[in-house]
Amino acid sequence: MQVERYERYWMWAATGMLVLFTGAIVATALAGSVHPPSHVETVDPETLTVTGEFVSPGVMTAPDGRITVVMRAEFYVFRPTVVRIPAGRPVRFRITSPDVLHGFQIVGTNVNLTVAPGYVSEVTTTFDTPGEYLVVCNEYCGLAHHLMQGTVIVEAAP
Ligand SMILES: [Cu+2]
Repeated sequence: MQVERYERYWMWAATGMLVLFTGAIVATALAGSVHPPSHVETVDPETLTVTGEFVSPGVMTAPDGRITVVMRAEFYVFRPTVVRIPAGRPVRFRITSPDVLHGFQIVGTNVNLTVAPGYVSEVTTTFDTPGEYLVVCNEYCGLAHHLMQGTVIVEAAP
């Protein structure tokens, strides 16, 4: 089969771009520690404010020292609004929504979850740098979406 010279050049150029762009996606995912979604756990959004772990959200420390932050993202607030956790220890965030789709992004970190009603979003992270971190909702959820924010205060270990 005879392929024209310029057609061959364009085929190689297209193949090169495919390799380049796929490589860019893989490289940025590795550099930014981006993980594909892997945690599927369901919860009834209609009863989660009445029964279960999401009734009283907050920071829980298990007898073995593991820290879990249970949160609700709902019309236009994160509960609890302010979370205090220690630096240098793994912290597991478990968060869900009783109403619509919300986002949970801790600015300046790689924590960025989609919070969908009916599902529990979970991430475990360790804060090495003490300080105050802004939490924002990054999924448009309604008229006061821009007011929906919270704070994670990371305290230095004593
Ligand atoms: Cu929002």
